[in-house]
Amino acid sequence: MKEIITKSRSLLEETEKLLNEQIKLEAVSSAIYLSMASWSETMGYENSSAFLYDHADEERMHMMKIFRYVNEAGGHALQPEITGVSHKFSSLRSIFEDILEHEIEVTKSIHTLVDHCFTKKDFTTFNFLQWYVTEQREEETLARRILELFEIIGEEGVGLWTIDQEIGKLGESLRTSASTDKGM
Ligand code: OFO
Repeated sequence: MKEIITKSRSLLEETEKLLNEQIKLEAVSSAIYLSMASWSETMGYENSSAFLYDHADEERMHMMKIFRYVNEAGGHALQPEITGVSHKFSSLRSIFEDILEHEIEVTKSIHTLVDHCFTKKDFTTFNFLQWYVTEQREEETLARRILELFEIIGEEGVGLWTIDQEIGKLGESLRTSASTDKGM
């Protein structure tokens, strides 16, 4: 019975492999954000830390959406192995610079996946991935907005403290819009 369900499916093996790679990338994102949150907390950047903890959870949600999709489509979602996550960072600014670079890589990976699905005429997965296309644009914009804070406010004197406060406000507004989206 189970064999029939998994054998007759429209999800191509090649697409399943790419989706599992994306699952791993989202898990890596979650691990990176968690590590950054922890470092920020130990350095006293309370608001940035809360922002990054929330983001680690959000990345896990991104991973789980694909994970569930793969199994629902008759594939096999694989729990990824994550290694090599940094635990130390040179500064708060370097964290957000790394985030922007990382998110650009994630965007490229999503685009590769979308392009593959379009070429293979897998319009179901193509449609499923549109959420990620929009999400990646927002993720990059957010990282850029935070980096602008470092430029505008500057890090001297109370600058870093102010930047941390502003990152906290951004995190708060994201939490509010997420709960509005869920109708809470
Ligand atoms: Fe999953 O969006 Fe960031 O990485």
